[in-house]
Amino acid sequence: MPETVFSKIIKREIPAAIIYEDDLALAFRDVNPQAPVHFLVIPKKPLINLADAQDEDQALLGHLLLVANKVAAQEGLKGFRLVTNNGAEAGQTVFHLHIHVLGGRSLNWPPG
Ligand code: D5M
Repeated sequence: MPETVFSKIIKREIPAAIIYEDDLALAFRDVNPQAPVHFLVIPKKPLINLADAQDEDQALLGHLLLVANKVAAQEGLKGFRLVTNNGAEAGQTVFHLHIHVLGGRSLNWPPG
């Protein structure tokens, strides 16, 4: 998998507002926030997107959801939304798996 801005953030080659880190995952604020609170949860493992994940990634994917929940609580969010854009057609622009976590305002449904 080629380098992305997110693999560079993992390696601390470019700066980011990191708000959580453990052995498997990183969470940092989105540079282009779409809500008062908008952060991204990413695996350190280089997966392109959800479609790139395999059965062996089951625990990792579950971990990412629990990290999203933990950091949302840390950020004081009660209601929040998770989004993962899978592929260019879905709006994915950075090809390293990431979960958007959005909150801090009323969110409309359906999303665009
Ligand atoms: O979302 C990719 C998201 O990544 C988009 O909301 C901007 C964000 N982004 C891009 N570069 C950075 C850096 N350097 N720091 C923080 N956030 C960043 P997608 O689902 O692929 O459209």
